[in-house]
Amino acid sequence: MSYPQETFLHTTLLPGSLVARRRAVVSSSTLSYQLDVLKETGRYDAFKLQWHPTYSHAAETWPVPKHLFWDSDVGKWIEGACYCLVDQPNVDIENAIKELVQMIRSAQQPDGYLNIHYTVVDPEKRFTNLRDMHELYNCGHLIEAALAHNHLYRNDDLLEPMLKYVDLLCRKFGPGADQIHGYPGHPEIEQALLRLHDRTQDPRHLELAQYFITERGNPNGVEGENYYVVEAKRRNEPPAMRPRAYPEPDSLWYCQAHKPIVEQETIEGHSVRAMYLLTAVADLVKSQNSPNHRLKEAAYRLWDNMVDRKMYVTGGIGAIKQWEGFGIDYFLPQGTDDGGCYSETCASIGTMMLAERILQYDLNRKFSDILELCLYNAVLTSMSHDGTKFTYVNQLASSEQDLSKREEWFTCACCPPNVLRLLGSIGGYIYTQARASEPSQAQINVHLFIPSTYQFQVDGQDATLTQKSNWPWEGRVAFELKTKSDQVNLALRVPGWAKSWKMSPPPPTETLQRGYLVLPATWLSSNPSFTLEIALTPRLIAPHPYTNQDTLTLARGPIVYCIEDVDNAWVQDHFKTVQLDPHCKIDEITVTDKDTNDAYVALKVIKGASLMNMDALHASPDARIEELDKATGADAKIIEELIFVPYYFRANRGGRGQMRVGLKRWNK
Ligand code: FUB
Ligand code: ZN
Repeated sequence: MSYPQETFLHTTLLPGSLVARRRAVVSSSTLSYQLDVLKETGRYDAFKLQWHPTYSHAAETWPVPKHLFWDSDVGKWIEGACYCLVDQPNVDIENAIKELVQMIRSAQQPDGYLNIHYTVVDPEKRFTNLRDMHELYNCGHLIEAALAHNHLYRNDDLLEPMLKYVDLLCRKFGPGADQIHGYPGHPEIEQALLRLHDRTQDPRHLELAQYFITERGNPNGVEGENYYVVEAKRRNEPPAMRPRAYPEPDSLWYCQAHKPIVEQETIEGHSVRAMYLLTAVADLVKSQNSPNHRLKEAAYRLWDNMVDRKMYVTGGIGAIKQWEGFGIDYFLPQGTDDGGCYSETCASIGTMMLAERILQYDLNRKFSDILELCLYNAVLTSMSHDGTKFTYVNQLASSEQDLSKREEWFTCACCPPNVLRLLGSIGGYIYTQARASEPSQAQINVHLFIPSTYQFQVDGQDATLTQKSNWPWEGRVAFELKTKSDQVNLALRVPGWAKSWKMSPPPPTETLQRGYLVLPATWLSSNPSFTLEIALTPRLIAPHPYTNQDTLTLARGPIVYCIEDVDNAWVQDHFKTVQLDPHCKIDEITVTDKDTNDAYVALKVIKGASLMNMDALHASPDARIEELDKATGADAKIIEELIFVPYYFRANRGGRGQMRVGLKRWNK
């Protein structure tokens, strides 16, 4: 199995592209900024296992104390740091990693146990609340940190204690009579164990991952009941007592434990948990010699259900704040005023991970189109230009309650270090190498157009594939394959949104196979340099009619656009009354951002939008159709010029935090 967390080492991003610049900011600023925050908030020293004032407030946020994810915050930071250090050495960061690793090692208990909360605050209660307490989730992130650390430093300083902890878990969890028949409330350790198994080849690591995945949701897990139901009884929790995220007791769908994964028909519950679980499912399917078809089908079914009915046009998922996750089919309001929108950053990072895993066994652009959509919109929007401010929730429209703005940090800080590790390893998402039947052959799949060079081996010889472009602003991508072999095939994704494309020289056949243009070795041998030109004309997109939102959104290539008060200063109502003509002319303008010097394409609509005249309507919930027609038609005020900027770009230039992605359709 190849993992983006490792294959990124074969990819060199060429400087200058949007993604390369975002990654450079992460290396030069985000890493040290987040290190300072880890120190200021107590997370950095927490593995010293001293009491911290925050621990005294545990009961206030029952069942999940505020500090419960500190192990994972540190783990994700170490992991991301190890990815960035590969090409940007930084002595201060390296020293911090060394110190953290020593602290983590010294926090390990004699039997291998390693967890801040239970060791300091509640030592008697280890593994008694898998549902809520994130013990195994934290362990998963520390394993991933250890793998990244081991890869960078080629030593076992962090891997050794994690292997010892995993030994303990292998003894504790499983189907045996003396073992715990439970699984993590928040999946993560499953993916970590599968990666660990790939490295160690220890069958126990695979077995434990498999156990956690397949035991989940077993209705007869313990004493004829679901494990979490029995576990809560053992904690003497009254049946009516429930975590705040649960709308009613035993809402086990919140953590995808209401039935076994192979029986789940629809994607439900907490969206990050769902994505991490499915990523592990896809990974397991890939790593099995004879894949479990029911698991494979479940991953496809839940993916389709999510993308077709529960995904925003930005690639965001999760409309419901209470459980940070999915609502009913087509319930996708843009913001708090409209009924809620969550779209957590980690959830879209999880979607990217899932798409990447599936692409390794199913080359189909329906996965890579979403991978790209999430990257350029729901994920990139979560970090400021300077890399020191973040969003957790990524709504598509602001409101007075929830302005479009970023924060320096969060009490529950899962998202900022997740962006760090994702961008640190982003090179690993651009290409995959299909397993060839012969070592003398290779097939390289190109999923993303990010200027870069990919190094690979064919027939024991080094080879490279380079792509150069000004993506996502210009659609011309120049490829160059350098190899001594005549056995290298390429498959290039042609995005589903592309209205037209052409290649020069023309390919032997223009047939797309599931959205990929396959270029055979025979053709490449005489055409190692070629260009693919994809039309990047602005387009209008609309949500599914069942969402009951008659709105239009501007997009260009993979970029989804929004409007902000910075460019449209007259706005008072978060653009609720702006209506956009579906036949409007959209002009492109190349702008250089004065803070970063980054050039980007903004869009301009002249006289193609108007403001509804709300004064013409009675202040009652109903309006007569004639009044409404007047308010939206004859009485509407034409907007001379409306400026749109990329959604990822929002909330970077000051302003009042008013923003909207989807605008009402102006039915003239
Ligand atoms: O529970 C750990 C992380 O915190 C989740 O992934 C986020 O949704 C937030 O709840
Ligand atoms: Zn998050």
